[in-house]
Amino acid sequence: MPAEEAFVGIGSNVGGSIDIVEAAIAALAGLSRTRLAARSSLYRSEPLGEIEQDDFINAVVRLETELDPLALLLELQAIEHAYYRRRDEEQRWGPRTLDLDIILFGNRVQHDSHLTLPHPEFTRRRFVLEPMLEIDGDRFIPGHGSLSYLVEHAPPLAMEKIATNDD
Ligand code: A4P
Ligand code: MG
Repeated sequence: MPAEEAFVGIGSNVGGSIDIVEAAIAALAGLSRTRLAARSSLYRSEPLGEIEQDDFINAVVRLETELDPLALLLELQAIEHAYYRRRDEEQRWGPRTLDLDIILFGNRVQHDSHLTLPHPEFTRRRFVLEPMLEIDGDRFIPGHGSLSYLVEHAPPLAMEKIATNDD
């Protein structure tokens, strides 16, 4: 299979989140048949959703991968598991040690019981859109518009860059 581009969103708000997100990026860089093409800075963001919880550390990476989307999802779940994420003990939208979501996989559109592509919430998530804009410039996303348009129209969310790529 020729390599395709995949954007992965990373989030953590339990444990040493900065270290966990950095370790997740290193794990993604080490996946077989996959290259880490770009990574964003780390961002601290207020929690989105109704649940009261700590701030999140978020980042986005761009991968070039020969894995298919489902194989990549399984790899992401294995990395989550390595950081002791326990799905059964978590509330949806609640605190988590590590959450890895496939945001885009090439231009694929998919909706089945395993995977929804693009990620169904990404246009409303400033903690995904701003890191994407940082690493990728103003790309056009079929069916959605330009990244800068999406950033402009996403609901407000308090967030700040906490470290740069080259620190
Ligand atoms: N799944 C379907 N599509 C995808 C996809 N594109 N990428 C399925 C990844 N997984 C996908 O995932 C449940 C199932 O979704 C998986 O088994 C997979 O087959 P999950 O990660 O266990 O579900 P979840 O994380 O509990 O729910 P959800 O809706 O993914 O929660 P989110 O969206 O991850 O929200 N606020 C800030 N500031 N920053 C955050 O990172 N994160 C959340 C969690 C809430 N608020 C936040 C943040
Ligand atoms: Mg998730």
